[in-house]
Amino acid sequence: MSRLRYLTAGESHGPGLTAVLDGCPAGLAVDPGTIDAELRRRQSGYGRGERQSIEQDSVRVLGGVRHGRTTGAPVSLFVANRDAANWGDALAVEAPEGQSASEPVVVPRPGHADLGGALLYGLDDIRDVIERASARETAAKVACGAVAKRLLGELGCTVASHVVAIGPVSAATGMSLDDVERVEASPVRCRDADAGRLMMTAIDGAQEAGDTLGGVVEVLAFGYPPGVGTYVQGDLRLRSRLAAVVLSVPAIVGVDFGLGFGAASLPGSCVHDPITHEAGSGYGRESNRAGGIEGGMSTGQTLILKAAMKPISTLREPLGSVEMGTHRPVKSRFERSDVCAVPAVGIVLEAVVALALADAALERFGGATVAELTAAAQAFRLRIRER
Ligand code: EPS
Repeated sequence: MSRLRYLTAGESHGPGLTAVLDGCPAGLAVDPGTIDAELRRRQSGYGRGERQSIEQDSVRVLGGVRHGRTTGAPVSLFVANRDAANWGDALAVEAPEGQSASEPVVVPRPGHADLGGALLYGLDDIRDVIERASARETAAKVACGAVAKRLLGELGCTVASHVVAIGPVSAATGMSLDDVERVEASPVRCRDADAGRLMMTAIDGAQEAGDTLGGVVEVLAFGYPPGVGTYVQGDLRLRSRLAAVVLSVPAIVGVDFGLGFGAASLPGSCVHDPITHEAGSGYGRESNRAGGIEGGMSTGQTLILKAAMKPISTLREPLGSVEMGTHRPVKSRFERSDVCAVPAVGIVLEAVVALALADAALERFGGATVAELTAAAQAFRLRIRER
């Protein structure tokens, strides 16, 4: 069972988003300002919609933290929706007196959860689906992820990401911690300034055409301890845990590790990483084509994965749909949306990856306190050095 688990609740235009992060060891320094900085990163990026100019996401920590440190109790987080004030009683908890003032939504948008959700829950108003399936929920993921990042920091691990493709424009993969500042300064979070400019031009083109664009983000974890995950059961492999959380992010359609899909067309001699050993630092690899995981276990090298995001499903020039109830063919609806959310999804991916890595490390090394966790991880590093 997961050691570090979380649940989120809340709608896009309701009062706000709630998250409960359970299993965080005691003694972790948590400051709302650090969480807010991650929330701000998620809100930024070229190609986002008007909603981000309404919100200024900020967390309220409602439990589990006292005098700046986690207590071991569940961490309770709340991010208010400023936009709720503009939605009147459309999301009211109370049943309306008489006819509801808000028109029911009856035209499902292709590619969204709209149709499946309405059929699954027997809804006459697709609004219920739109509200919870909205990518607004990822703000809660990012808030929890900010705490997980702090915990990984205690283990000497930093999670970072950069955009390596938007629509038809791609940039080189690979980054180091020295690149972080450059990536953060780019409106599309791309390390390569020329490719970044082309990506922005592509987003402008999609906007003019009433269309949307997807892309690819690379996520890296530097300094993650070796020996986390195992080959003994498939669901305990570190890759299977990471793949599951990456695919839990809305609009993510694919994930690969290290050389990834590229490995399928190469001979084994060009895929695997020769093993080395040096007195002092211990075992290593000549290269890192595996992306830091072999046999379902972390090797101690940088963890590298890529995630592909499909273009946002809401189109200003809508595709065909069918009105529910009448079955009349109609053009789909436009609901305020982003043209491209690839830069923002990198922040969400960092969060879910950090949560999965912190969870797997806690499961492996244990610890009711941060000090116990870090001591066990360090002891393992020392133990394997001279083996
Ligand atoms: C988003 C909030 C949403 C959308 C977008 C991302 O807010 P609103 O619906 O009020 O404009 O802007 O969500 C989607 C594109 C989607 O499909 O749900 C956010 O905070 O990330």
